[in-house]
Amino acid sequence: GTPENERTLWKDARQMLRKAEAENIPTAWDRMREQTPHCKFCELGTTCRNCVMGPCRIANRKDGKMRYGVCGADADVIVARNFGRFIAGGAAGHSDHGRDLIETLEAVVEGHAPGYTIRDEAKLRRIAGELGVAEADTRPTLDVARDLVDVCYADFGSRRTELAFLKRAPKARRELWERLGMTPRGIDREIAEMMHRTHMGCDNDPASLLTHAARTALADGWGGSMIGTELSDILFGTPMPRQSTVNLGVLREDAVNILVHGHNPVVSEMILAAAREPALQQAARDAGAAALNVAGLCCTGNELLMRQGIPMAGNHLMTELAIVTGAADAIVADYQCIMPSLVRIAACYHTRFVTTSPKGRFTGATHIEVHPHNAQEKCREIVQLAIEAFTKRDPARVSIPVQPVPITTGFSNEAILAALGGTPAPLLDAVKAGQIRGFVGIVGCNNPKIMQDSGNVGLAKELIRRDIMVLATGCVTTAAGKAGLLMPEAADMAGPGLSAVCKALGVPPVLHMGSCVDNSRILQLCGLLADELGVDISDLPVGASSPEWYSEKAAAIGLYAVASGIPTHLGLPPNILGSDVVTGMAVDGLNGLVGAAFMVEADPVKAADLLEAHIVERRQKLGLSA
Ligand code: SF4
Ligand code: WCC
Ligand code: FE2
Repeated sequence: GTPENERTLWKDARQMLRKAEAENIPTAWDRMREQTPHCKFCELGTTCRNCVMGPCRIANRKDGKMRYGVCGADADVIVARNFGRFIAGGAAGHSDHGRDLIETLEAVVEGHAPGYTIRDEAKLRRIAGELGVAEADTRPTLDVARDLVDVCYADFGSRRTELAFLKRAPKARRELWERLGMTPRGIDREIAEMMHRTHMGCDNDPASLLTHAARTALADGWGGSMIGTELSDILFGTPMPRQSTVNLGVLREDAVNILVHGHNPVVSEMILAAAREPALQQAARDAGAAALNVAGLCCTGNELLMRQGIPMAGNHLMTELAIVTGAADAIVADYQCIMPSLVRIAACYHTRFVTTSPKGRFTGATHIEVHPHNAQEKCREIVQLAIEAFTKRDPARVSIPVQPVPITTGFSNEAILAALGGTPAPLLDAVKAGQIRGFVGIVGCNNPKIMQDSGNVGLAKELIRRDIMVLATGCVTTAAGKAGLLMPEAADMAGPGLSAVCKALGVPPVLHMGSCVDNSRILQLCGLLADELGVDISDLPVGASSPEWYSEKAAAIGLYAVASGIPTHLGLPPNILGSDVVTGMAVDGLNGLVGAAFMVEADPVKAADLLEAHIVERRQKLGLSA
């Protein structure tokens, strides 16, 4: 097989890959090998299954056969339709997550959510005021919250002409969206309309389909994701800088290890609350454990890390390996990015794999459904289950590799502004002076097609060296953390300008801004900086990248970044290369429309060159030194 060293950058992963092999446990890397080479038609995006006159495949044959599907659709239409549905899937994931936060806040308002509360009342009032709730400063908290719930629900419907948070985008950008027909009106509406448009016999124009794909993605970034972020802050607290640790070494041999996996803090926050209850801590001690240890995987890990400083065990490709340590007593999952393989791997150990969402059922898992009204009770039950599992742990099979690496987290926009004395002006001064040449958000996943975290870490290091500050979210957090980039000391790895700014502020050159829905924080920051300078986001020296992306959600993020005016790098292409028209629009044509486009480049140094070139060009247009 592939040597572990080619599969991943990390020692903890390599050790666990060797253990998995010795124990005959296949992982995503093994299955990737079995699936390679992938279906060429699907890879190019030229397959269509949207009706049963098909499925159809489009081939570029010399004899001209198979140029069209049975209905007459050509490669361009089919690729654009497939890409549109791909984006709709991603936007649906983030936005339905956002909806769960509205439902939780509503349950709090109605008094049906024991254990949940409004932890950041000031933010509740501020956001409500921003979105036009009357007398948000003075009315009783729950009345304001009730009105905010209504405003957010309305964003999912069909009666708005634009989403409530869209006013955070610069005026010029909103006017551009309006001219292009990209203004998102309702979150569910855009997603449903994408499904409609891609039904046989509807939208058969690639440019029109891509425009709506952009609108759907914008409904995610400035809608569903932003609601998810802001309501999570209101319910669970706005993140402020704090310390934590990362890698598989955060698991403890002497403790009950509970891994939270998925995305929704509504579940993981309550698991943490239960694990902090004295009675359950006593139960853990009675079972022979020194403590209850909650650690995170993927984005719900990011949520707890940002707000509570809970350690992060790993990112996407570490999730299987976390079980292979033999020390995971329970994996508590909600939804998204949870590999179905985890059920089988957990069954090889004492690990309890617990699902909590009706939207995320896994055959063979222990399903304990968590809703706001019963979460407190159910999460206690789950912690109890983890304690029982701990008593069945086989110490001979436990192997916790490496020591945890320290990280700094919690850089919400509120925290960044507070560190700057309340205004973005000092940050912009550093940009104008060329100390910080620009910003790049590195976001997203792992993908076994790419050596794990080599792209994420390689690009981050390359950018900070060039005095470009990096904002990290999602699974890049773990990558950057393990590489030591989330500590103020990493300033020494940055160029002289960025290093000086970081040292003056005591912050790392890579700022952890949260989970994948928290990319909305980066959008908001871009809006703030653009307004402060009196320009559009497409004028800012900023970029985005997802070096190792895999998911529909990551594609939606990439597209809303581009549609917001942020040039975006991808480490591998989406399945669109079968259409020159769609590919041409993605990597070039969008420039003429929204002032940004995609770049695809596997090599992190070359990717840094591309992103830097955009930043230099924009700096020069702003009259700043390169
Ligand atoms: Fe084939 Fe057209 Fe049906 Fe797609 S919609 S499966 S291209 S006939
Ligand atoms: Ni967000 Fe990507 Fe991780 Fe899943 S958790 S794997 S979409 S970055
Ligand atoms: Fe196929």
